[in-house]
Amino acid sequence: MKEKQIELGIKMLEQEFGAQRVRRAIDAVQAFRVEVPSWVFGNFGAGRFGDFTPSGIARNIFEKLEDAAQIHKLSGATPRVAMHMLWDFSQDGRTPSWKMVEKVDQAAGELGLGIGAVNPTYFLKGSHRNTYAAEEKTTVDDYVEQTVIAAEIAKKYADKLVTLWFPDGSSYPGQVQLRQAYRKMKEALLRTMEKIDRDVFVLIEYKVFEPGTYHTVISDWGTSYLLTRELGENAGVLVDLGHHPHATNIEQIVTRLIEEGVPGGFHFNTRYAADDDHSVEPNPELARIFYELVLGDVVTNPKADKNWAYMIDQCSGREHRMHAILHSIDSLQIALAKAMLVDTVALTELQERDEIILANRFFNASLILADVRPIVATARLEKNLRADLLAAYEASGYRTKTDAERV
Ligand code: AFD
Ligand code: MN
Ligand code: MN
Repeated sequence: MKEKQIELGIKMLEQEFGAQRVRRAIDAVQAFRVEVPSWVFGNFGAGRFGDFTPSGIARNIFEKLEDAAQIHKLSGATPRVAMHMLWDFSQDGRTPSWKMVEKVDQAAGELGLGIGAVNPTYFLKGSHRNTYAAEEKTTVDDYVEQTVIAAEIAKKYADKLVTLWFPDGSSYPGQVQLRQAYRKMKEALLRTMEKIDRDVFVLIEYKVFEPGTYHTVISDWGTSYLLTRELGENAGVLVDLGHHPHATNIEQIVTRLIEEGVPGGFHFNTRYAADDDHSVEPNPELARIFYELVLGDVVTNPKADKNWAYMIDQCSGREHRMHAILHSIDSLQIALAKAMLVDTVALTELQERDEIILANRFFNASLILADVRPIVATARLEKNLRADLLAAYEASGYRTKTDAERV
């Protein structure tokens, strides 16, 4: 969008939605922060079709941090990088190393970044027969230990946030005892929580399938929620957009959690088939989710502890890594801007009068039909950033540099 188009676009939005609402949308976009995952910048295996790596890909955690810094420089929205414990804090990919933690922390600091959520890596040795729900006590103990160390790292070096995703489950009926698997998971989680400091926050991610195709131990938000109730006040539910059965109404889940006062977090991505981990796209579902987050006051709340934790969880395949992540940030900001435009008072009036279609059309006028790119562009221009993130990246010279260096 050219500057003239942006100006004109803002004028049109002001006429339809009111100048105040447009201003608040710009402010919200400026205030919104989201974590980027370290793993998006590297080479992520895509099985037997994965023999392709885009140029300029980061080869180690330090190059990943450089990429993250470049993303933050362009977007101003991503000062924190989520880490995968035994990929990023280990020399051999099997054991945690405090020396690595220190080096990574220092490198991040020098680049103006911080370590965000710490993700223990549960898909390592022994995990083909589950982790927290495993038969073998040594496997459970090893993974509990890893989580405890993750919590220590999160406390000492990061934002005191640990996000847990367990691959536990089964692929055939009869393979494992369903009740026992859940009980074991709960016991090991309780044991973990006893060992970690109360001011470290733990988000529990659920997923309907994979690697288990018949069942997963933490399959849905209800299971996560039940567990968090047992675990205490420093536990919450992590919603990953790729982890539900098709056609699940995710905004409804969001409202349940908010209404019950359950602290939450998001892993943003886009899925078509299943857990595709694609870049975030600015689709209507995302805008509706943001509407509920805005209404629930858990996004861009000036009281930081009221906000949910927002992270991008994507693993790109053939697409250019930096494009992929910038596209996600752009999409999230678009969704937030749309959510901010909804006149909730007018909507409530229509709801009270039971104007079914009129309410729906009114809602969609903001969430689907409004072109909010001028809002997002203005938010950036006011912060001395370029209006178009991907164009700014292409013009930055960073691509040429990394393409040449990283061979
Ligand atoms: C897996 C899960 C997931 C989770 C990630 C964490 O699908 O979304 O957040 O691992 O390590 O890929
Ligand atoms: Mn996830
Ligand atoms: Mn996933």
